[in-house]
Amino acid sequence: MSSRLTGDETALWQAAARVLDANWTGTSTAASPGLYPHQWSWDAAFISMGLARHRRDRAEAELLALFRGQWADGMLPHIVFNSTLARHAFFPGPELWRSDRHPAAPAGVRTSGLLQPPLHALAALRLHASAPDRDAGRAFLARLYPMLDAQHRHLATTRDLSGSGLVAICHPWESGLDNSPAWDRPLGAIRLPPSAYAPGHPPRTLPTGEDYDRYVWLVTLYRDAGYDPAYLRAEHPFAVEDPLFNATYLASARALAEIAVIVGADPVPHRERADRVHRALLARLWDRETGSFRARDLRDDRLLPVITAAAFGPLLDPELPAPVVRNLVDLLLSSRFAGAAGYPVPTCDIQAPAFDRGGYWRGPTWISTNWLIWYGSTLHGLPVVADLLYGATMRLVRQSGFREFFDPFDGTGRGSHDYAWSAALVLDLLAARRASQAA
Ligand code: 2M8
Repeated sequence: MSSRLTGDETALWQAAARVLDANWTGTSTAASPGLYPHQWSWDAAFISMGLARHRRDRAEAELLALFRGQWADGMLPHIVFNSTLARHAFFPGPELWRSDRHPAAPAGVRTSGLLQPPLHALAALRLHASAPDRDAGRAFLARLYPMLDAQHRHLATTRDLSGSGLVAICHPWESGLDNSPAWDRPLGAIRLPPSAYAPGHPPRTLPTGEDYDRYVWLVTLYRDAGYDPAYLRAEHPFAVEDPLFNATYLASARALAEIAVIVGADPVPHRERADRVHRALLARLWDRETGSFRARDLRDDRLLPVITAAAFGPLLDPELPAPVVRNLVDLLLSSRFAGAAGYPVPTCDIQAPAFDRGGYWRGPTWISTNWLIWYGSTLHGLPVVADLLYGATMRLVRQSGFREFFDPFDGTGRGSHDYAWSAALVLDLLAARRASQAA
């Protein structure tokens, strides 16, 4: 690695690269070797950005492996199962999703039937930006473009349930912030039939209990409706417009427009989609009163009460109006988020009753959300915020290693060890810092 990194940064670089090497399965990267042995969708996007700084060949392979799981209608599933692992390596495994019985699912690859934040076009463009060989980089984008285009068409045609341009998630897992307190109200409104209680619980610690039964019940409902978009629109009990999911959709739509130009395709549909999301985010999810973005429950057309780190997602929109950006920065630096945490950014408003410093996505700091806010702050020319996020993230991994998530007050590492996106995003941050120093 370059001499521009300090000794400490070089040690972090090497440690992060070792995690990615150890989690490499030969075709893709396990999210974490013990707990999450398969390939997850938004993990793969983050991981590819880190691999681009370490093993470029693997960065491209990572995204291509994920898209092997894409369905014929463009749906990019949130889990692509590793068929070489024992059947019970993870719950819920392929037997819950039954993708093999769906006509649109790919042959020979078992997948889930849900989505995750669509960060992939943004990741692909970032890979291109750091490609040493521009021609080879362009050839990769040309290969990926039709798959990314299909993914975005699928989102626009099946998930724009309100007709506003925003897309809806139909399960907490689709948000990526699984047990976020934002979902407590819509989840609590679901009536669970006695048959929905799982006979046994997964061999893991977080999250479990009745919430887990609700997660599995929601999957069962959607699966038994044949993963049909018409069912989602009319009947499915969980339908939410989330600011983070939509912000990643917007950022990727803008990236896809740039990719289209590079590969000689038409960028206009992607720009138009991004512009609609931009307008709808402000019209439907911006809450002037709290100066934050909040998720909208489409089943009662109300904003959900809890403010989470998803509120900062729209910083990924480079055209977010300056007063809105200022409001978000004020909120971020306030005692509700970074202002009262030694190791920011907590994933839930510290002052919310549901905040839980050790509760997975209910308060702890995660490297992925830190990276997204860091990236958004660079788009808006906010060096103080970017430096805060960079410094906090480095302190976390230096102190506690590449853990899954961290206590936002004292930085204690929690969840699994050798978590791939924690390592990958540290590589990306270190490389970006080096590039900006060189400029
Ligand atoms: C967690 O999600 C999975 C659900 O697919 C789980 O709890 O079983 C979340 O942290 C999610 O954001 C992440 O992509 C996944 C794998 O790292 O784990």
